[in-house]
Order: sequence, then structure tokens, then C-alpha cells
Amino acid sequence: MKILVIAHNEAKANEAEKMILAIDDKLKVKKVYLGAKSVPRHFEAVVIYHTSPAEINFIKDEIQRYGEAPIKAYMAKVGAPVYGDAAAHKAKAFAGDKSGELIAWLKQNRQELEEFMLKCFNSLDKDGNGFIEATELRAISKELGRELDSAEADECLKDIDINKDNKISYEEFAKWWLSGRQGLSPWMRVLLSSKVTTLKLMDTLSAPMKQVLGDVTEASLHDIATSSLTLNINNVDEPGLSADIKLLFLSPQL
Ligand SMILES: [Ca+2]
Ligand SMILES: [Ca+2]
Repeated sequence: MKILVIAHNEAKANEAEKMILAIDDKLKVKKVYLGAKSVPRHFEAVVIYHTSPAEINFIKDEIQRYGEAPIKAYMAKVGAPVYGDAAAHKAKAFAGDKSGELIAWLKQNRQELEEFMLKCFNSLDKDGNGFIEATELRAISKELGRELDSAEADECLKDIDINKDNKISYEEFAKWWLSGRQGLSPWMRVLLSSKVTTLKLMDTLSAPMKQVLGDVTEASLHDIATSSLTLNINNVDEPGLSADIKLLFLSPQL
């Protein structure tokens, strides 16, 4: 499992990495901290590490950037007080001496999400050939009442298609989902949310995930007449960029 560590500085990120690898050296750790040169895009869970609760203030932009990652936990330095407001950030908090429990919790969540992601993927891969293709996305959007044009469908693929073969494999889909569904394709988000609703999977989601997807589905599926919604999209390729996208979708007038 690939874990993204968010910490105040490089030394602290390395400290957290050590703690994680001491529990399971098969885990892979990516790190982001203030002044980090690269911004990791693909991971399966996020661990926010702090040596004092006050540090959270310094890294709040980083936490925000990865806010929609479905599996997220806070880990305190051994002996430091646990961050008190983790629930508000949709994450579970663990004391430093409970790192073993934290890793077990991450793995269990990862497994539970697996089944969910497979169901979603299969519902988008209409012909069942193991890849989500542009034609399938266009067909699904047509069923929802507003067919994407080929440029829009390509845009949906672009964010998730890591190897650039113009189709999405399950592996690519899982990476994208677990990394927080980042990218600038609100259309893909709407398509997915509608599938989650159709598959009646909304109730199987954790409360934070439900909230993320519920924002989209309620506006797009139950209020088709107005069909205007605002999405917050964080594009992690450009750190600090947070765009409000006004999206018109599913309106019969379009
Ligand atoms: Ca297919
Ligand atoms: Ca691909």
C-alpha cells in the first residue's frame, strides 16, 4: 500500500516514514511537506503527521489539497497530544504509540473500498472488456440526459489515464479514486456519482465519502431543472490552486 505522509517539514516527514516502515516495511511512503518540490498524485491513503497539534496550522493548505482522499488519518508523535479536531477534517486520529493500530485501520479501509471501486468500475465499463473508454462515458452521459461531446469525454479520461492509452484500466481507476479523485474533470465526477446512486452504494460509504459524493448527486440528479452546481476541484499538479468551477450539466436545455 502506498501512503502519503503530510508533515510540517522534511525531517518530520522522514520521522513519520520511519514509524510507518517500522510497522510494515512493505508499505511505500511518499512525502509532502512545506517547501517540498514535488506534489505526489498517486497514493492509497493519507497520514497527517504532527509533533504538536499547533503544527496543523502550518500544513492546513496541504491537508486541504488532499481533503478528498477517502482514507485519511492523523498520527501524533509519541508523547505528543493527539490532534483534537480530526473529525472535522474527515480523518481518524491516532496517538503516536498506536501506530500499529493506525496501519491496520488503513489496510482495512483500503480493502473495504476495493469492493466498492470494483462495482463502480464495472458499471462504467459497459462492454466489460476491462477498460473504461470514451464511447462508454458518452453513452452513460446520454442516459443521464446530456451527452458529452468527444472532447469532454476525452477530458474525463485524461485525468485518470496514467499511461495515456486513451482508456482507463481498473488499476488507474483505483489510483485516481484513492488519491481523492483529483483533476479538473467535473463531468467524470458527476458520472461516477450517478452510478454510485444507481448501484445503491451510497449507504455503504463512510460518512465523509457520502458527503463528497452527495454534494454532487443531490444537485445533479434530484434537481435537474436548475442543474447548476459548484464544485471545488483541487488540481494537485499546481500546488495551491483551488478552482471553483461552475458546471452546467444534465439540463435538457443544453
Ligand atoms: Ca469497456
Ligand atoms: Ca490507461
